[in-house]
Amino acid sequence: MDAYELITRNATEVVTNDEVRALAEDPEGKRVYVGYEPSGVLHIGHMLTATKLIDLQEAGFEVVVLLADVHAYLNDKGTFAEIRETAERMRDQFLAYGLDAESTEFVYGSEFQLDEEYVLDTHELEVSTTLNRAQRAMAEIQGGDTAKVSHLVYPLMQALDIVYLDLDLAVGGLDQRKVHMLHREQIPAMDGESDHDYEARPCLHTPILADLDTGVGKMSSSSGTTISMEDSTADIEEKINSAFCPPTHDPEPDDEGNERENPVLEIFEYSVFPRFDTVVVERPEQYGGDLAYDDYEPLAADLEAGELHPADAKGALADYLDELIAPGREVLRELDRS
Ligand code: IYR
Repeated sequence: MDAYELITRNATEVVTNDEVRALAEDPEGKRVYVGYEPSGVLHIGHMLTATKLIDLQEAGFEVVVLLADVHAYLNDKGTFAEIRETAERMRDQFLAYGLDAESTEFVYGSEFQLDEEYVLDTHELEVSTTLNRAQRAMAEIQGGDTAKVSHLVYPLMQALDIVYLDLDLAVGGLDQRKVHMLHREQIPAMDGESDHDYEARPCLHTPILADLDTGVGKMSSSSGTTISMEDSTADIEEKINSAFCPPTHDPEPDDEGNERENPVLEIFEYSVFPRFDTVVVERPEQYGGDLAYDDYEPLAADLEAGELHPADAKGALADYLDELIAPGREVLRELDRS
C-alpha cells in the first residue's frame, strides 16, 4: 500500500485530496493530531481514530494526542481536577492500544491554552465569528440540550489548537468536520501575532460507527451500547452477540424508514482489518471449517452470499476485539490497584 492509500484508507472525507497527496509525498516527521475530551476509559470511538493514528505513524508521521482538558471543562464534563485525573488514565490506554510510544507526544490543552497569546487569539476569533457559525460548528459535539457560552468558545479554541500545535494534518471523527471547516475559513484571515503559522491545514475525517444494537443512527458513549477498555472478554462476547448484523452490507431501512448500517461489518472494516494481516473465522468442520480473510471485502461478500453466517462472523469479531482491548484492560486494572 502506498503512503497516500495508507493515510486515507477508511477515511470518510479528506479536505483536500490535493493537500493530503502533497503530504503523502514525504510524510516523514510531519505532525498530525487527534484531540480527545478526557473521559477516563477509551471506548470504541476513541479506538477508531487511534487506529487511523497508527496508520499515520506507519506512514512516517509524528503523532500528537491532545488531551483536551480545557475543552472537556467547557463541555461541562466535571471539575477541572476531575478531568485532569481522567486524562492521565487515557495516555496509558492509548499506548496499550498500539500507538508507538517513541513517535507519540501527549499534550494537555491546559499546557498552552491558558497562555496570553493563545487567549488573545481566541478573543480575535470571538470577534470575527458569528454566534450562529460557532453554534453550528459545535452542534454535533455538544452533549447537553442547552448551548452555553462555553460551547461557542470551544470550537474557536479547537480551530486554534491546530495552529498552536504546529500541525500538518488534523484528524477527527466526522462529527468534528464543521470545527475543521471553521478552522480552514477563519484561521488564514487572522492577524495573529504569535510565531505560529496561520495557514489552513488539511483535515481527515474517520467514520462514526452505527448504533451497535439497531444499526440506526450513530453509536454514542453516552447512550446505547458501546464497547470500552473496561469490558471483560465475556462482556465483549455478549455485546457483539446481540449486535445488529443482518447478512448484508446495506440493510433495509427499519419500519419507521430510518436508514440502517451493519455495525458488525463496520467494526471489522475500520478496527479489525487495519490491525491484523489475516482474520480467521473459526468454524467446526461440519459447517465448512475455518475461513481466512486478508481483506475486509471478501468477508463482507461471504456474509452477503450466505457463505459466512452472522453468528460465526460475530464470534470472530468478539475474539479480535478482545485481543485489541486486552492490553488496555490490563492497564486499567493496574491503575485501579495502585
Ligand atoms: N472536539 C473533540 C475534542 C477536541 C478535539 C480537538 I482535534 C481539539 O483541538 C480540541 C478538542 C471531541 O469531541 O472530543
